[in-house]
Amino acid sequence: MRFAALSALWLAATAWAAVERSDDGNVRSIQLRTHTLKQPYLDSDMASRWYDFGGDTIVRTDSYIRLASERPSQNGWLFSRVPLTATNWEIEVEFKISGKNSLFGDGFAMWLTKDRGEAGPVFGHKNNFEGLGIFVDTYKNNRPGTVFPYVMAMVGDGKTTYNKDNDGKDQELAGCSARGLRNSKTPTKLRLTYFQDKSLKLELMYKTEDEWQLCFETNEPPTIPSVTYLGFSSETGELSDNHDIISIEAKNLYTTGGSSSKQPTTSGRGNSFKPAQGQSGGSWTWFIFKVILFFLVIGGGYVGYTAYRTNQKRTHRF
Ligand SMILES: [Ca+2]
Repeated sequence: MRFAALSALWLAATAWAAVERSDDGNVRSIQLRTHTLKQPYLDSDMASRWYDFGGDTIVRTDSYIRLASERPSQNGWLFSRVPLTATNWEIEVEFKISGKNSLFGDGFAMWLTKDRGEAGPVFGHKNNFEGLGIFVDTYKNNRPGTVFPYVMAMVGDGKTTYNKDNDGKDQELAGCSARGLRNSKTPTKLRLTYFQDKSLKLELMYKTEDEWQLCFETNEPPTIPSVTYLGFSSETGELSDNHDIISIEAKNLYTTGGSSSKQPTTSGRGNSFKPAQGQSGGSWTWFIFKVILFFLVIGGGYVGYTAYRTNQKRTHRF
């Protein structure tokens, strides 16, 4: 089975190509293919290998995945099939909320939750969820003094209930107003970056193309369950709008240390804080990681080839 060795080498080569360096030299990223979704979204079997959808979700392979349309009482979802297991990650989503109505709603949610594909009243997903929800809320139910659309994060522990009547004000972790996000002439995107025990940051793009606005950043990020699915959902009631996901790009982030990396002191939350690894000699950590990966791949290919030879000898014998 020379093929096994060759395919292992090919995998290694593509893994290499997917590694990116960031500007500050301390954070590197690898694309998570399992959580990335782009046009045409579906393969030849009219299904997606990595994502599943349901409810009123419509897939237009050349344009978008529409979670809820400009019609009353729509409810749709899109969820990853496999959990997101990366410790640190970045998820960038291009979306579009649009419509002709002067009164519209309700918005959509992005999820990192234990549950997947369960319809319910929180932007189309179940209430009392466990994990993190990011809500892009376009309809102000009752939150005086706040400009809508309003984008907010909520952390659910499985018991806390999202209160739609005041747009989740009491359950809010952090958020921001995003006037002009709906029916924007430029592409609209969100980018959520999570470093376990270190930071959670949400950025938005809706005013000018390629210009990110910081929505919030916290150095006390929530604990996200170890098994979480990445998902999206949307719901319309009497008022409606089109809620589209255009693309999802997920990356695994690695901190490799370096001079400009901040080293926060021990947090007050017990032993949960893990400092960034390898502050001195960060490039060494990265080098050693690559060497180990290289030998693992070569070793894997060799083992596969030896097994094949042994198997062939046996086959010949009989
Ligand atoms: Ca609302």
